[in-house]
Amino acid sequence: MELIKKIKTMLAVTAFGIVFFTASAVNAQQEEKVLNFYNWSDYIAPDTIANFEKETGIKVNYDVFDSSEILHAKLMAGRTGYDVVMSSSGWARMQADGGLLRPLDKSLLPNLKNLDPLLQSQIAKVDPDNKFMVTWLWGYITVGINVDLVKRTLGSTPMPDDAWDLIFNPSYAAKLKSCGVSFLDSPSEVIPAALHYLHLPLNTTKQADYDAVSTMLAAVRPYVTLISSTGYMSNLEDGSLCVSMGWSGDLNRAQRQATMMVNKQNIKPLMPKSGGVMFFDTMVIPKDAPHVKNAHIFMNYIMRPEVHAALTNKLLYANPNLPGRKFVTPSIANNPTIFPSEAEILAMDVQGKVSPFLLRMGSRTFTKFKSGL
Ligand code: N2P
Repeated sequence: MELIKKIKTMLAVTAFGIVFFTASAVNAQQEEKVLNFYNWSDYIAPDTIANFEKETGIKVNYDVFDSSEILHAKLMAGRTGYDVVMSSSGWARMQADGGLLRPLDKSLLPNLKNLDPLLQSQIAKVDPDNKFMVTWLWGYITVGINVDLVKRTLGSTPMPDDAWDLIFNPSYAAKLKSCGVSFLDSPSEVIPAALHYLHLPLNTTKQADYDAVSTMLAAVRPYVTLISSTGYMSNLEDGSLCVSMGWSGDLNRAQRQATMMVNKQNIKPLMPKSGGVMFFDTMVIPKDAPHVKNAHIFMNYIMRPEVHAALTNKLLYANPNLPGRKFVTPSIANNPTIFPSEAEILAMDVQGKVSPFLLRMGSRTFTKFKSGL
């Protein structure tokens, strides 16, 4: 009886194997005209997908997330159904090491030639040979302010030498609480910025360093009025926030949008003297992506000079596309908070490889900060 059951199971497994094999062989030749794309929220131009669909006939299912932690949890669980996901380079490294990603087929990506060799060599430090990642946009974590509100609220206190002091130094944060102080809402944004401020290495594994971060964050926690990765832009624009930790492009967008409001607010993204915390957001293909060919067609489309430039023009983050530079609106290409100078780039810390250990330390420290305990 047991034996018959076993044989039956074996037959079923083999049958499933044959069906599966046939299905994927067909897929390789003629892929269904679908692409499932998982991106950061507020991180695409209005016509990026529409133009791609019109040209290729590939229907894009678009889905968004607000933190690297959410994306990572999905990839770990597997079978996401996504073909392209947007992973910051340090996370993508850990995901590639964990076998969660599929190497690129560069023969399907001729437009890789458009990417700045200097930036490609920077990325190659986490992705040797640029095997898994194609850069979408890059930017840095920094501080943005409502110039008039901050000036009025600080009164006779002068602006600090280093912009990070506005949110990490309790003597400034305590004053600014009355006009609103906000932080990003994830360990992987707040902890690296805090380590950077304390001049500690972003990849530290020392408990004492995390204790120092905890102590510093606890001192400013009473003055933080908002912890959100999505709400700060509109709150800066309508004047309900005067200082915010945020991503360079989002802060620049808040500035642009604020000038269009009836009640104009003067928003300014700052470049901290000690540097921002730089990130590269890269398109990667999950190991079990169902539409691998379409994923490559999409990535190659993004690397067209006009398409990459349109992302920058809308989102105000830098792109790595050299021939695309001439399609970037001059005031954007010349804005040093969008395309920082070499010296400013060199002053920045770069988010390096993430590891399960760093995640655990970061998440513990952040939870403590967020709950205010
Ligand atoms: C835009 C998301 C920025 C991505 N809202 C930060 N890595």
